[in-house]
Amino acid sequence: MDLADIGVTGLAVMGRNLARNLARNGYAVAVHNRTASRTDDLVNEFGGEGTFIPAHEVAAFVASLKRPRRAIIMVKAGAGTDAVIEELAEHMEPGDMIVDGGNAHFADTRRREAALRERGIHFVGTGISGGEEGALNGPSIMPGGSVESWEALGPILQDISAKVDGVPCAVHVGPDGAGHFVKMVHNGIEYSDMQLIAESYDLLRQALGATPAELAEVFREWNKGELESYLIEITAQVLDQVDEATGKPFVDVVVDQAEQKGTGRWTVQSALDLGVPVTGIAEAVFARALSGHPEQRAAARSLEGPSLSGVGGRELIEDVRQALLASKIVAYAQGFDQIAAASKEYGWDVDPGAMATIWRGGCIIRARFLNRIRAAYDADPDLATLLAAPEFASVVNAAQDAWRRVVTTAVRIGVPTPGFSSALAYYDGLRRDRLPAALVQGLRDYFGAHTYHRVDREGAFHTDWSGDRKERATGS
Ligand code: NBP
Repeated sequence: MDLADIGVTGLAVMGRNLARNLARNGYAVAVHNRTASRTDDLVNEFGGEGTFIPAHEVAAFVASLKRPRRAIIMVKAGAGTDAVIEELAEHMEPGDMIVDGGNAHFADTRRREAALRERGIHFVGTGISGGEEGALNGPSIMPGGSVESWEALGPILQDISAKVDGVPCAVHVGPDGAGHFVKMVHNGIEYSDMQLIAESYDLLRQALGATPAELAEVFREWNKGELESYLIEITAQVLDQVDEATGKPFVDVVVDQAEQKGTGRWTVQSALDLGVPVTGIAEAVFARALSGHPEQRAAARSLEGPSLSGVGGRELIEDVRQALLASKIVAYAQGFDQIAAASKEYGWDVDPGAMATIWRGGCIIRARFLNRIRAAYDADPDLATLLAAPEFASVVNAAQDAWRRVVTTAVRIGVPTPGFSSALAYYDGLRRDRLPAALVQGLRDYFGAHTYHRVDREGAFHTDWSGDRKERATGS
């Protein structure tokens, strides 16, 4: 019997499209799903696209793979993933590879990788972005795991990934959970991008009284310049859409409560542990949470806002474009800081420029802008913050007046712009010569004898606040 080059188990929308992508690229693909009818449906519908080797049992699925075996799991992340891993591992042998392409939490991936390593099996937690369309036609792929597994899997993953300027959007991110971590931060940045786009739309609509269709035109214009990206492009399409049933703009018939599957929340939770301020992502997660409390929103409807409206002229459009660009740079700078912090914490040695490269195509945050991030890290791999890279510093410096006008306008007319406002506060905080953290340190020393450091001398100090108020050195 001919053996398969690679297998996919879990044939819902993502797995089925990934299997088809592999087959279309000339790989013989073993396919399996818990509910056998999905496997049969795939072969019946798309068998002509390439070589599929269907199996109804896990043992047969594993037996149909060439050695060392390579099996991709595409099931709903969580307990099911553990169950599927265990079933596969039972039939595998040392040197074989299990790839988890689901959206697992990176800590689960670290646990699973360590457990399978003990049994000699390579476990490759892999971020896959791009939704069902990406899975079929070329996603952005972020694999973790061992170097040996990358050697065996890399060429296949690069073949099926998106390509930008001939460069595949798949690269080895680093060991164990590095791939899923980077995918998680990617999703966090996606949250932030979408929040900033939503704030741009909301502010322009409220301030100018513009219609969704008019704003679609604004986004289409923006997509011709520095902001060119998939999300800006589809924003124009969504704003242009008219509801067939009512004739109203589509955006006006959709319930205004944003949902979330959890990767944004995970990003913020991890950032809190690592001590990295990812304010852009956090505000996006919290804005979705606020939208999802209709009872509180109803109760708050009696609270008053300013009487002003319609305060902006057409020049506000260009101001908002610049605020969007500057805030987006902040969100990416914070996301890359988080990746750098995790890379250090877990010993992953992630190349940030390579991450910008593989996000250029296939994924939801794909954008022209990512080329500049790649260039910034090429010029200085030890960049302290993306904001300070010359190409970004010049953009935010040029945008900052407009950014302040946008936040001021939003505050004056009572339109919430937590993304723009917090990004500007982060920018102002980072660039300050002296921060009020000095006063915080003084307060901490006052009530808790937590000590402080001085600007002019080495060592730690405590002032005897309840006694003679004299300062004493307390060590280092
Ligand atoms: P779902 O997340 O909807 O999962 C459905 C699949 O999981 C089916 O094949 C189902 O088998 C299988 N499954 C479940 Br549920 N529990 C199982 C168990 N205990 N044992 C074996 N199989 C089990 O599918 P999806 O939307 O295709 O996503 C697959 C993965 O890819 C997820 O982790 C998702 O987070 C990730 N992802 C999705 C997207 C996207 O845009 N949808 C993008 C990127 C990543 P059954 O047919 O027998 O019920």
